[in-house]
This record gives sequence, C-alpha cells and structure tokens, in this order.
Amino acid sequence: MKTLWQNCHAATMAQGVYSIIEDAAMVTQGEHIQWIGPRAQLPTGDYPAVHDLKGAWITPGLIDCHTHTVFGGNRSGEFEQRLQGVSYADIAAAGGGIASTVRATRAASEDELFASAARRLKSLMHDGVTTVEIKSGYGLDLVNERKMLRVIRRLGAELPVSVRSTCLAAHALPPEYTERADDYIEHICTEMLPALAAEGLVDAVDAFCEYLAFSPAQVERVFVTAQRLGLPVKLHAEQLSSLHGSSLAARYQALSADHLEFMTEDDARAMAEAGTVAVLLPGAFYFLRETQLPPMDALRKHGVKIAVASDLNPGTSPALSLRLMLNMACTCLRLTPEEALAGATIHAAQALGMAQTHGSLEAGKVADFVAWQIDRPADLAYWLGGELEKRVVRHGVEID
Ligand code: DI6
Ligand code: FE
Repeated sequence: MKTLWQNCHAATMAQGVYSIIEDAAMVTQGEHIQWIGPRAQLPTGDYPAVHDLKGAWITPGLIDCHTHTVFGGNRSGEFEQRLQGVSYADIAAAGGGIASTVRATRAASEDELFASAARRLKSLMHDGVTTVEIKSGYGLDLVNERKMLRVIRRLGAELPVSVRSTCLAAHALPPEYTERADDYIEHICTEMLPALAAEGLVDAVDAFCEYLAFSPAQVERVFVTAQRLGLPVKLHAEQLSSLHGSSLAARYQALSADHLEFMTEDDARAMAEAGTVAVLLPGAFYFLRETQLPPMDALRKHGVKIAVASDLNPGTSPALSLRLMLNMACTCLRLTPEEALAGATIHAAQALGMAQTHGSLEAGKVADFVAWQIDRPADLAYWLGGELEKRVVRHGVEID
C-alpha cells in the first residue's frame, strides 16, 4: 500500500553523503521508498495511508556492521580482573579471554545461545537498529561454528531485523590445535569454510589478524579460500599492533577492515583505493582503555569511508547500544556527529556490501527508517544511552 509519511525532517545520506531535507515528506510503497523530498514538491496523488510524524527527524534505520552477539556465558569477572590491573593479553595467555567464551559457547545448546543472543539483539533494536551483522568465532570447530551460524540465521528469521552472518572461524586458536596454528588454518580452508558455505550459512568471511591471533600470511590463506568460494572478506586489523592487515584486506577488496587504532597512512591509502570501509569500534577502545587513536586525519585525507559499530562481545565491548557508540566515536575518537551518523547508516551498509539497497533514504531503497523525536540529528550522538522516543519502520512496516 502507498503510504505517506509527513510533518518531518530527514537526514537522508543520499548519494552516500550526509545531507538533510527540512520539512520533508516520504512515500513508501510496500517494502520500498518510492519518493522522498521537500514536502512542497510532494507529487499530488492518492495516499491511502498518511502518518503525521509530529516534527520528527527521520534517518535510515541504524546498521550495526560489526558484532559478536552470539556467545555463551559472559566475562564480567575478567572485567573485575582488568580493573585490578591485569591486561587483556595476560588474561588471554592464562587461558581466559576468547578461550573462556569458546568453552561456554561449546557447552551451550542452540536454544540457549539463541535465547541470550535474542535478548542482546533486542537491546540493539530498541535503539533503532534495523540491520545487524553477527559473527561466529567462539565455536572454533565445525560443529560449534555451524551451531553459532545457525543461531545467527535463526535470529534473522525470528526477529524483525535484517541479519548478515560472518564466519570468523579464524578468531583464535582452539585448544585442539595448540602450537599448530597453520594446521588450524588448513582445517578452516579445506573443511570448515567449504562445508559452512555450502550449507548457505555464510555471507562473509572475517579473521583476527594480530600477534596474539593469526599472522598476515595465515589470514591470506583464509582470504584465498573465501574468494574461491565467492564470499567477500573483512578483517580485524591493527587493534593492538601494526601488522598491516588493513593493507592486506585492501588487496583482497575487503568490504571492511575493523578496529585500526595502529594503522598507518599507507594502509589508509590502500583502503581508499580498494573501497574498503574503515569500521571504528569505540566500545572496545573505551573498554580496553586504549590510548592509541585511529588516524582520523589520514582516513579523512584519503577519503576512506568510515563506519562505526558496537563490536558487541563479552570480552572487549559489552555494548548494547549503538547510539552510545556514536557518542563515544565523537568523544573518544573525535568524529563529528555527522560522520558518526553516516558511519552507522550508509557507510555501515557499504561495510556489509548492502549499500545498493540499505543505509540511505532514497527512492528505490528498502524502507527501513527511524522517526526520532529529537531537535537535531546531532542529538543522536549527544545523549548517552537511555531511550529516545521514536517510531521504527522496517520493510515499510512499523515495528515497536
Ligand atoms: N577483537 C575484539 O575486540 C574481539 N575479537 C576480536 O578479534 C574480542 C573478542 C573477545 O575478547 O571475546
Ligand atoms: Fe570484533
């Protein structure tokens, strides 16, 4: 049905850039946006349904393009340890960290993982998120990675949110492969990825390129396999040290390279040329009390597209609000509120390979949007959490 949404202003992100229309109107037809523009230019016609948005600002539905929403247990005990001065790397070396979440995730049933992940995902959705990416990476063997990916698919099927699944089997070394990282990578490339891809469980492939995870050479083998399977790649890179994983990602036309605190200007140049999005994760920066800032000036100078995501995970970013991440992106990483909002809409869509259909308010795109009762778009990055009055529309249908 043709529906008119009026008495609103719009932050559209049209053509991939932050742009606004004051006193706007929008027409949706079924799942899509049919027309958007200044109300004075609204095409005359018959609108069977009309919604008065009461002066709200409409934005694209928020997109959280990097999360680890599915996991067993939680690590608040490690949080307490870190507050006593123990480092993330020390905890990992002592068998905690990712390994402890792997144990809890392997022990959990599919239903248990679904129930806890659904609670967290609903929290993101209450903040205006209509699309989310979720990674595996706490199973680290075929059976348990499959279990996570099936939960990710089920979340998308049962909740009113679009879910992209990313296989992060190369997240950490499972205990069965201690001291045999190359063998684990071989197992991922010859057994796990081909099987999981054939089952239709994988939309993209990610890896953790870090001195305490996998080397660039090991990551490259995973990328070659992903390409052979026709799957796009992403990479956790330059979070704790500079291994130039982001340049490697660019060489494989990665959708994104994520974290990036320790990246160099050469990395930024390579990413810009490849169209690889820089996904910044202020929650992890904050929670680890990182002090090294991602090189914003180099990213801007070379025109790298910048996204902002929650990195929702039990170890380094237990973040249940993407809007809070927008604030932290501005306060901690020095983005402008406009950059932050573009980072959670159009650039996040690009980081998921979805920019043709999502991430902006333009004719022809999917009608995923939020009508916020706020005074200015910058308010979205201004308030620290809490709940803002709003209406959320997905695929042209209002959800609560
Ligand atoms: N970087 C991160 O911040 C998360 N994974 C990664 O590769 C941390 C995951 C965890 O500590 O459980
Ligand atoms: Fe992550």
